[in-house]
Amino acid sequence: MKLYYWPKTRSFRLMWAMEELGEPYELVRVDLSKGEQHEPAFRAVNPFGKVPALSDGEVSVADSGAILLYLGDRFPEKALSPALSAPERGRYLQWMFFPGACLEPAAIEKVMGLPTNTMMRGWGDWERVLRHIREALEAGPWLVGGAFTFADLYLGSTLDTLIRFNVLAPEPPIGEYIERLRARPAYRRACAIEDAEIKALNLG
Ligand SMILES: N[C@@H](CCC(=O)N[C@@H](CS)C(=O)NCC(=O)O)C(=O)O
Repeated sequence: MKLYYWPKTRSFRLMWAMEELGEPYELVRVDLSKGEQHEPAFRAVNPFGKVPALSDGEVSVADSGAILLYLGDRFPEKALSPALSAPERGRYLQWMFFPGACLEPAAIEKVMGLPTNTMMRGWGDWERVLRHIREALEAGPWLVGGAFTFADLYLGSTLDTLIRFNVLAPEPPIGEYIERLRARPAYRRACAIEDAEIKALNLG
């Protein structure tokens, strides 16, 4: 498998996912500063011209949530996504769309100070999004089925970024959740690879 990647981007979460899976993969740099995301060779993998993207033999898939869904189903034996017939599958799918469809737009609206309209916007608003996350995390250490899944990786990596950029305070229960995620060996391995890439590319 090839993971199309550039440091300090949303690609980090897919590197983390690959480390959780423990399957061999090749990191392919797409230099966003040189516009390589617009080159035909990369557009063949992701016509939208953004990282992360993944190729697996003849399969190409892009967008964090879609790649995570693909990987979870591609390696069912790793138990990083609930089985198709499992009751938790419904909530899992719901959470797999939430970071991109609700959390990110609500955070952008908040950071930019844009007017909200919780009835009209698909994401509600920042407070509604946070309430939903807090309630889910108060019910258990992980989002679905009592075990870590790619839904936690997707939500957690987005919250992690918001905390690092001071958009969100690491208060309970979100703060503890992020600590649990950051303690995972696969997360730490992904951080080490990212740090080495940043150093190698002088992006510090
Ligand atoms: N919804 C996408 C967003 C991907 C995205 O915006 N990637 C940025 C880097 S974080 C990018 O490739 N930007 C380059 C560009 O838009 O030209 C996902 O979650 O994968």
